[in-house]
Amino acid sequence: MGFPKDFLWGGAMAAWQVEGAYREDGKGLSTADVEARGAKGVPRKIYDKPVEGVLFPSHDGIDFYHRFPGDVELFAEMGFKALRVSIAWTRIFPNGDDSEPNEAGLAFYDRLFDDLNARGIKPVVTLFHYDTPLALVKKYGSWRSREMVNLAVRYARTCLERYRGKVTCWLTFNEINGLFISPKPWHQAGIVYRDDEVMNQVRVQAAHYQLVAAARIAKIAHEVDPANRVGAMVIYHLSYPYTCRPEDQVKNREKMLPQFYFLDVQARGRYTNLCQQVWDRLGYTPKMEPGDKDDLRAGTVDFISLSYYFSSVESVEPLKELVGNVAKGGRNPYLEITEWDWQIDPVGLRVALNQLEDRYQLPLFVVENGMGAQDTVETDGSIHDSYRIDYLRKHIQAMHEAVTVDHVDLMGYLMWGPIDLVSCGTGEYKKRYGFIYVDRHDDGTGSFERSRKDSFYWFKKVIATNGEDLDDLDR
Ligand code: BGP
Repeated sequence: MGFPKDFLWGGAMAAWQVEGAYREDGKGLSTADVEARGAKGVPRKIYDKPVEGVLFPSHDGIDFYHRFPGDVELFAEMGFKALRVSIAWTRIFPNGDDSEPNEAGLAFYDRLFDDLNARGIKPVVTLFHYDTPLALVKKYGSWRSREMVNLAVRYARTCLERYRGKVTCWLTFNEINGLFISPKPWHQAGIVYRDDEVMNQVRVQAAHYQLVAAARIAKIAHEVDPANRVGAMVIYHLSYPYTCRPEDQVKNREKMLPQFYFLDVQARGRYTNLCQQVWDRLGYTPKMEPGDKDDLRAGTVDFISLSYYFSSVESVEPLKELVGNVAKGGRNPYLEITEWDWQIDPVGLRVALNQLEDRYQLPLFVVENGMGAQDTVETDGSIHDSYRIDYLRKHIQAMHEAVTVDHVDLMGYLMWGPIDLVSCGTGEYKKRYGFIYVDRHDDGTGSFERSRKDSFYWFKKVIATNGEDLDDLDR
């Protein structure tokens, strides 16, 4: 009794957070390329074009574009069964709506997927991970416009056809529900609300367009290759009622609605009563076109994937608030917090998996979980990241219980940021997640050289024992 034999152990990352080479081989600018570095408590400033003298961390990433063969070799050394990467839309269609795809961009991902497959690492591929073509933001106002649906579907079809046989596990929109959670969904949808528009109206409509696009893409994926499996992907922001006061329970339930709004549609193929409740609260119902309902029905997902980092609490009384990179919530006195104020709640992962299992009875896949922390490189080059090992161990234990005690159907665990990368929320390098250290710093210095942290050897053992041996290494 343990994790399934074919459990997918590995890591997850996104194109713009690792690739760099932001103008190479014909790549166009994306929303990620004009977002400057921030810091904890300092929001990332958005520009309308790259500006000299401002640091845009996506421009260099960790130079994965050039160094991926070495990185894949390190992932293989750890025994990875899967690696989640994303395709940058702007490498394939630099402006989002070009008449022909960019062959050099397509060829890059051919090389990457071939390399992964050759090493027995299954590519898990996200089509939209926070990098909308900037040209579409300027031309159409991004996901405010219905034009985006056809363009996104065309880009997805190009990828599905090109990588047929090389990729069979697909995710459409990363953390799609972030659109309802974020006060400024630049990452999720290329939108910063204008003063002359009603936020709720824009987000409900944009969400509808993304849901229709996601459904049409899922249908095409199944037609292009019956072996394809398509997943929904949400940020699972678990929230507990702060007290046993019934009103706290009601308020907390309301807070959790965005977790299920998108999943209901993607799993059931229709807007449910819960969605109607959300529309009532937001005061807006999406405008639909004939055919939309059929599209939603025909494009349901095969599994549900989630990112899980932290939990928070909700109450009718004012709370001390904490901020994550997308979601906000109240402080829980029972939990410790990271340097970036994310509450560490491994048990919450078990709770989350059970909530999803209870509601959908679909296979689940943890495709992001990890801990951002500052690491110290010792004089001999070693990095003793026991805090990271501790965080991961406790989350893997919680998953183990979800699988063995609660019988949750879990496909795999992809740790976020197996190699240090650019932080999404702050744009910093110093918020490190990796098993592999990258010599790159926030002032733009560093050689990009890679080195193994203690957690590298630990995770290798975890994979080798299929998650049974989580003890510290005797070193
Ligand atoms: C998720 C995003 C990722 C990733 C992760 C960690 O919301 O899907 O892109 O970055 O969060 O967040 P951060 O980088 O802000 O620490």
